[in-house]
Amino acid sequence: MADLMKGKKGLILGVANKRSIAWAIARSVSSQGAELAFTYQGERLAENVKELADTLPNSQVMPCDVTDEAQVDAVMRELDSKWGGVDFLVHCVAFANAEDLEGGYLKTKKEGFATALNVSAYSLTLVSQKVAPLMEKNGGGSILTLTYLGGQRVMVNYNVMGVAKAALEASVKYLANDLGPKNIRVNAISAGPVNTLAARGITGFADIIKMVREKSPLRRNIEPEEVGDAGLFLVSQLSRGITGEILFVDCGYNIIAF
Ligand code: NAD
Ligand code: IMJ
Repeated sequence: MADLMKGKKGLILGVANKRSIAWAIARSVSSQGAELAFTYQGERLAENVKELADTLPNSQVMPCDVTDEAQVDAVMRELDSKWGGVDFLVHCVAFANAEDLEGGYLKTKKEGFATALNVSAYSLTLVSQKVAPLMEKNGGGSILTLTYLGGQRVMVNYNVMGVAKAALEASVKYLANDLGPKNIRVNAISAGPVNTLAARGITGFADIIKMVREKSPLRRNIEPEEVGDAGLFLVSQLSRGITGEILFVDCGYNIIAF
């Protein structure tokens, strides 16, 4: 085992199953010696996440629905007493009502807009404000979130999630500026399409996979491990001069206009 993250303690939000991008990042940082805490949304996912976490050394698991501030507070209290500080946080959380992910953005209702923006964008600000004191105790830290090209360009069916990702990406920059003086960095990875629970069943997903394979500079789709390793870079000291950045891990697809 290499030791890039030896002694570092991190909180990972958003593992649902073994295909989750959060899990790919967890594997990368764990392979470098990091100690991890995982949160899961709702008891339905508890067993799944516990089983996965048990395959990594020194990991623990706790519930956290990001729409419930009390649950976020409880996680931070537990980490404060167990670890006394946190070095990094990985936020891989997104949700919009299924009806808002098809048939155009124009029809979006206030409730659906609020849900998508609350879960997928505001939650980063909430967990950042709650984890910052624990990172300060360790002399700084690194916060990482996951975004998608649909936050910058119009992607069919992405709709209100695109608006939420635009808010998330702007949040990364404002949070980076607020937390920089505390030596806390905030960055995002903009990942190419990955076949996870959040992508399965999306109308047109297969077409997007095909388009990336045909048009991206690398002429292929990304592997989850590639997001995992970029995540490792952004939470490690290798990226200590980088904050407020949106790093594309997409085989170069975003640079192409044809
Ligand atoms: P996933 O379904 O494995 O992960 C999404 C996670 O969000 C799940 O673990 C789910 O439990 C969690 N979540 C939803 N609502 C929550 C809530 N209220 N409280 C706590 N957790 C909640 O899918 P994924 O593709 O790994 O998604 C992770 C992140 O990656 C998301 O932000 C997604 O937008 C982003 N992303 C995904 C792709 C892709 O193609 N899969 C591409 C770019 C970015
Ligand atoms: C999601 C919707 C539409 C097009 C999409 C996606 N494309 C990709 C995704 C092309 C790659 C996956 N993605 C980047 C997401 O951020 C997904 C978020 C998401 C997915 C679901 C599906 C099930 C549900 N609600 C969701 N909320 C957010 O009920």
